[in-house]
Amino acid sequence: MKHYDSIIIGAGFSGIYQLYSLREKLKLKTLILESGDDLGGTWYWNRYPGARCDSESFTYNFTFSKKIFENWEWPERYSNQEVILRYLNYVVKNLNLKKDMLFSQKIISAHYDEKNNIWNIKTNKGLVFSCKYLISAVGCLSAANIPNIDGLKDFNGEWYHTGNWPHLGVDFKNKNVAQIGVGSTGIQLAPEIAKTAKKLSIFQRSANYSIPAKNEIVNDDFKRYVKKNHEEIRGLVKETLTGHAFHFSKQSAMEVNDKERKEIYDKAWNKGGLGFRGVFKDLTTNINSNNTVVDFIKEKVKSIIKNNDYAETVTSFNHPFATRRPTLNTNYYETFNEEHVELVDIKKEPIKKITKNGIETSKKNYAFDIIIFATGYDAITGALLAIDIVGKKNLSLKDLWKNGPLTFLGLQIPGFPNFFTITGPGSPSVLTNVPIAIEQHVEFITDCIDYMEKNKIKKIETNNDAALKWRGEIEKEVNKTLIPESKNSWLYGANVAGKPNIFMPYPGGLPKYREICRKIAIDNYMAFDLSKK
Ligand code: NA7
Repeated sequence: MKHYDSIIIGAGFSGIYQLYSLREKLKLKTLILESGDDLGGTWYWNRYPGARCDSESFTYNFTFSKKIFENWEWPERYSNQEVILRYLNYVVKNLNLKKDMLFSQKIISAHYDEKNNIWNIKTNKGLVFSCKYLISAVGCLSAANIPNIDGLKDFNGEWYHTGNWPHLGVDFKNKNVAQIGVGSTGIQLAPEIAKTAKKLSIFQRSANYSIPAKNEIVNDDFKRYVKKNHEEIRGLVKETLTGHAFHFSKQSAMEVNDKERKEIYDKAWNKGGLGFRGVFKDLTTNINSNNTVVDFIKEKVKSIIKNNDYAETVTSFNHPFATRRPTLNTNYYETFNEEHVELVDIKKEPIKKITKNGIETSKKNYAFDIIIFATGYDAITGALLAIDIVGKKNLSLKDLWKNGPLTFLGLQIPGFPNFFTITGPGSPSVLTNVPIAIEQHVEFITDCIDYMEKNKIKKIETNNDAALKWRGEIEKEVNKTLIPESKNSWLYGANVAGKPNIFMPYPGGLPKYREICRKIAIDNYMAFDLSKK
């Protein structure tokens, strides 16, 4: 068995920065164990056509190193999967991190040995390791959610989940293709499949809002601006609510007249991007304000989609705007105007089963060569719970979280000493521009471990009281918003059968969260239980 000071699970954005921080700043002997054959995490697996980040490129990166920031150029306003993966490889190469990464090693168990205060880890290839600090960098959206639809194993064609896309790609030419799901992924994917497929049938369960991305090539002026303004950009993404490069307006949608409001929405729609939801301060807190944006989006979408039935189905929204994670699109709505694209409303004709030849709904049999599941993830907790993690007194994480995740700050779990979770449940994570949330977590964890090492503290852990109080804090924050109007979303775990329905991320915004963490650090981490034994 090999012993390390720290072991990190996963080689995506989080794992990369955490490895660098522990190895270079604290000189800890650190290893990443990664289940993929190479680094990249979510951006290693998500290779489906059209896979692109919805955060603007110049903000969807690390900001901790001026040199790394300035020596990279993003070619497009939003980066596609291939470019982001290239970027992560660039960072890893520059920091010489690959030598401390072990690939194709899926961790199957991590057990805490109370007597020796170490974590014992086993991988699917039979390797065993131990470490003092165990750090989860598994990501929030990495455990694929393949719906349990009868008959899938009998299907004679090919089927894929978007989060686990074949590296050699999928050929849609002359194929009849079904796409199930119209979340961020499905909305990006459909226009791409439609380019080559003989026929594309899009199965929609819930109508989803989508704003034009307005992707474009980044011009030289903007590239120069980014290179020259590292500090300013780093400062900006640290102070905005969601870690993006825009502030929310201070004005309510109710404070302006109909004409002014429409002009504001039109301008933001034409500009494109996630900033759309920030044009008024109260779109996610005031239902009257929200209704105005819903009406605007409906009108826009209906002006694009020519088939009236499709237009009605695509805009049959059952939740207020932005109470689920907002999506961006490039020609998604336009895709429905193509002859060979059809929309299947599975609220009206539910899927009964998958047959040898395709999909049977309550109305008819559809024949397909390929079925694509764009059905999302067992988000936020799925990847962690897939590992057999056992803490003090033989407590398994599965048992502790059977009624929903319980953490303090989304950083630690009661009963699991020296175990940290980057962007864990209970932290801002998926409600933000994630690399910015990751940097904050990694820096907090690094400073905390530094403090422990310098002060000869052997153990840090949280307790049930702190975690329950934090859960209350999350509830308090989410109840200030309209988000509870959409309890059937993956933010509540509703997309996975049997998963507890509880809001998982912290919705109070990054600045507030950052401040809570900062005060805890200044207070020498007294909000945790520290032990010198
Ligand atoms: P999402 O946002 O979870 O979307 C999944 C889609 O799949 C959504 O339309 C779901 O409908 C649909 N779905 C899920 N299960 C089923 C079943 N059983 N039958 C029919 N339709 C189903 O996942 P994405 O991958 O698009 O995006 C996740 C995040 O990853 C996103 O925020 C990006 O940042 C990247 P529903 O709405 O639940 O009715």
